[in-house]
Amino acid sequence: MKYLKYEYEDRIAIIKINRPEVLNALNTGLVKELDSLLDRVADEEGVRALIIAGEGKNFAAGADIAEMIDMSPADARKFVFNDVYGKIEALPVPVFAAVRGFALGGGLELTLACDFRVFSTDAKVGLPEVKLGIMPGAGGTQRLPKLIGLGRAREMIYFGNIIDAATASAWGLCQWVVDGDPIEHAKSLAQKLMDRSPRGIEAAKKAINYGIDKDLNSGIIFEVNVWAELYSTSDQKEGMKAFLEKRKPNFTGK
Ligand code: CO8
Repeated sequence: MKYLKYEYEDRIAIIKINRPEVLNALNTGLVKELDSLLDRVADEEGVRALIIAGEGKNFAAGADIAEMIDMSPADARKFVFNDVYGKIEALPVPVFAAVRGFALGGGLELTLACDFRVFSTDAKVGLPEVKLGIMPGAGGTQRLPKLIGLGRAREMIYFGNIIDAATASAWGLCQWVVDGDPIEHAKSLAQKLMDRSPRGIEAAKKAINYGIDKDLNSGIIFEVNVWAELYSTSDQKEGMKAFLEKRKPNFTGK
């Protein structure tokens, strides 16, 4: 791989964006590599979490401006990477974005497709596209208002200002702000999740993703179906048996 690094250890997959010389700006080749790595993650035996991070001091300073400058509207339509970001969102395991330094534009949008954002205290994030004569095009106008509310999202998108980790945390944009390496913190969170049922988490993720843009009743119907399906799994039998036997469950994800 030219633009990404991959590790798989202790059932945790880690993808690092690796173009530090341009602050990890995202280009077409990089996003194609990300697409195929996501398939690999989904196929890893026993995988329980994915962490996405940047190599060096930054997460990603957005899409590659040098690649975008001469695009036509048709080129721009193909460039937005929504399928790949959708694939992150649909992965059956929890996905953590571990953010140091800049996460801007398409870089911040990538983190919005993850389940969780862990920021280091030096994180600086924003959607500065309007300063370039464009707007967010990889889910920013859709996912951000759902996450932090319309007012804050409009503020971030119209002003294009960069906010720090403390502000991002106060606005609910990230769940954790850490002094040290956000990858290590994400790993410890992923380890904690290993005590939980993978089937339960996968089903909950599916129901949350389904319901986010549906009316309440459709979401409730979907939830009941996914919930009832869990009663065909070993995880459900094991979880309840362990409770009654007063011991820790041994979930297999089956
Ligand atoms: N694209 C291309 N190159 C970049 C980018 C970028 N987004 N960001 C930084 N670089 C390059 C710089 O050109 C520079 O290269 P060189 O050393 O050859 O001159 C190198 O990285 C270091 O950058 P700076 O010298 O600018 O570093 P500073 O510390 O002075 O500034 C900033 C850091 C503030 C982050 C600054 O680099 C900056 O403003 N970058 C652009 C941020 C931005 O506008 N991002 C949004 C891009 S638009 C977008 O993401 C649209 C997404 C929509 C769909 C696509 C989905 C992926």
